[in-house]
Amino acid sequence: MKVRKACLCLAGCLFSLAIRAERVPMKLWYDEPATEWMTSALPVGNGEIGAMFFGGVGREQVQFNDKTLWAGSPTQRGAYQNMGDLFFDFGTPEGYAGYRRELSLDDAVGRVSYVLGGVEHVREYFASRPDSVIVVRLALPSAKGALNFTLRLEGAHQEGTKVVGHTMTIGGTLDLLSYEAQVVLLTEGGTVEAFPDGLKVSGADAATVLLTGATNFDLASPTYTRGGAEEVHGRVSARMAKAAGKSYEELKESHLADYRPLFSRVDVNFGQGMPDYPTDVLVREHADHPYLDMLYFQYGRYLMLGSSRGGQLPSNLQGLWNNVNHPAWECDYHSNINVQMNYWPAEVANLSECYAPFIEYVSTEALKPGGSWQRVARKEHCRGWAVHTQNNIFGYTDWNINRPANAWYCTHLWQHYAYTLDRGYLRDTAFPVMKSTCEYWFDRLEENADGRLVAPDEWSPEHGPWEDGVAYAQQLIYALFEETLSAARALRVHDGFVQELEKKFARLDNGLHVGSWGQIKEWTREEDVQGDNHRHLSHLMALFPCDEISCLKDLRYVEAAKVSLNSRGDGATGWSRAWKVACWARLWDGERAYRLLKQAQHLTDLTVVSMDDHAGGVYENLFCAHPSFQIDGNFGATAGIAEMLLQNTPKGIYLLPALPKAWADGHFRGLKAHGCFVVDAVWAGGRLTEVEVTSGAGMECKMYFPGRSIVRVENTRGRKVGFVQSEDGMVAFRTKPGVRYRLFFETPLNG
Ligand code: FUC
Repeated sequence: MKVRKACLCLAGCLFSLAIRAERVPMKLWYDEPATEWMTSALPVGNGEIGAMFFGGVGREQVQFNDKTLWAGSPTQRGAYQNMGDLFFDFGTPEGYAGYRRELSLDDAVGRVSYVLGGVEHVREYFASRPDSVIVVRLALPSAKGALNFTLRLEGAHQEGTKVVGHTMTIGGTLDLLSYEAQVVLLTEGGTVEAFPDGLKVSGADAATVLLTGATNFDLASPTYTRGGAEEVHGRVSARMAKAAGKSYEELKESHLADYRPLFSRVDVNFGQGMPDYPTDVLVREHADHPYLDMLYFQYGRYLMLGSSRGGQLPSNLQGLWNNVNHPAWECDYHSNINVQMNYWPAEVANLSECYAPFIEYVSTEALKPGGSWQRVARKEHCRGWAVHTQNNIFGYTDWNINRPANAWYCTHLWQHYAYTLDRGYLRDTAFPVMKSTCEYWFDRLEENADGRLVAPDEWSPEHGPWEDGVAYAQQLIYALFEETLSAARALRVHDGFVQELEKKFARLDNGLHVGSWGQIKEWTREEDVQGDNHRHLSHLMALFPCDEISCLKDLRYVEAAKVSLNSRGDGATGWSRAWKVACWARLWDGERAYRLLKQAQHLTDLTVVSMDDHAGGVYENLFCAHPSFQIDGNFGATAGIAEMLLQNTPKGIYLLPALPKAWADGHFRGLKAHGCFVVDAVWAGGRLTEVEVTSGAGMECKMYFPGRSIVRVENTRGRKVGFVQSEDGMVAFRTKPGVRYRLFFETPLNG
């Protein structure tokens, strides 16, 4: 007994050490300037505006975007637009040395440094949310008065640049929107000369360049605009005046104070430090180094913070980074996987705030009286709302109608509640949309020959026939009805609507049917073709992102899901591979999930659109390649990695459900689970050694440790907490909001 106590005490001490181990720096870095926007330039973003920097020595290019800058209108598809470029000309470089270009994910700061003519040159780049500006800093720390360059601002729509004093402006009107971007140059020492389309800096010690842009887009307005060019000009100028009144250090400080607390909430470590070779070499030659997985996971979080804070719009097909005016698929909002996948990691990766633009977009559009989403439903004589597959920011929706997307969007609204337990949000925002979506399906569902309710004339994106009751629609409507009932219970609503929902839910076909070769049937009448390797896994909604197929529920469906996944094969475009990672993680097959992750990280430089199953992967800058660049695959991979580490199951929070051998030793801190719990865990040799849980809402905490016994639960004051454990490994204990708990295993060390 004494021995065991000592052992546990040791475990307790080690626990604190291991779980609070130093963070490994998260950096992408290179020893050459970027050569191409899509494959090697590096992104910064504040959630609304963003930029890509190249780090050139003779000439620097900083391309920039505003998430709301779209051509098109409520009646025209249009496309997401490039806003413009900043060009810095330094003269021709000769014999530069010691070049390094990096992007720190920990700080959201880019940095370029090199030595030229014996002088060290340093640049920094960041996108500040508190000050709404992109900042580029140029300095020669050891050589006063030696900074010389010309700066030009070039709009992407041939606007012509206005130069007044140290300010450059572009602006104009697209089909509907007015926009403006401003650049302000602040120098320390030296002189500044204006010429028709730029500014010339001579003999300065350092320079800070501020860049910002805005449009008059307004999601909530019936016209999708608010004010005109004058209002935009006023807003951009006020922003600039405020930022220009601050020193570079002040701007950076407020940026770090805003960004660091969000990013540092989560640490994932697979037992390795940062290797000493550049990121392109890491991907090309050392793809099995666990640092790549740590970095790729965190890159998804970085990109989410960069593209999904404010702006009334979710991140689009490229987040918000786009350097052309005719991007692939208009860089739009695709409703049949892409915009949804962008949000898969938001909650588990502890960036709940980043959900806000997606929630605002869906709830505003769905409930806009007479809005285009409601008109789609009315055309079909239904209440509620529906969308087609392709969507611009003005409610314009076209290409194949994708009715079940309304249910899919609602599963996201529900997930936000399941993680946060924010009842006010559930009552005022999520539930009204969920209810209206249910009403759409009340009006649309029909009875089939077996007396079950099915959705008529449905599809499986983007292939096969249109039939009644296909798996994609049924599984999503099933999730919608089930989650809306849970929402009604949480809100204690039991009115006529809920009674009707209960009745309809009881008669609803759940979309799970095992076919002739053991697969989950994708269609009702059409035979599934064995070996059909289509990239969409729409008949496996119930496996991931929904959860009706679970290793802790009916195993017939688990086996059938495996058959279906094997039939689809492991090849796929960027996002599709990420989906397969998450699916195999749900099936608790860590090695298969890992194998797919490695395939998803295959280095490519193909920048044109390809649907080839083997053309996808990542670029040097770790942007996911569909190809071309599509950010959903980045977010999907982050969610897939999280799914390998933590799952919400019917028996509670399950840690390391799909841990591959390659990550045998490691820890994570800060992943979130349903019930508003934040979880930290340490493992060695593939076995959990330490677990800590922080309760956000004071719910009972349920965890699942198959094959392991918990001997003690303590709060961080060292007080014992009562718990129960059932034979199958379920543990439950009561919690208080804000309190942290430690769980001790029977065999704490190398057990
Ligand atoms: C869906 C996918 C394509 C592509 C496009 C943007 O339609 O089927 O592969 O990702 O979205």
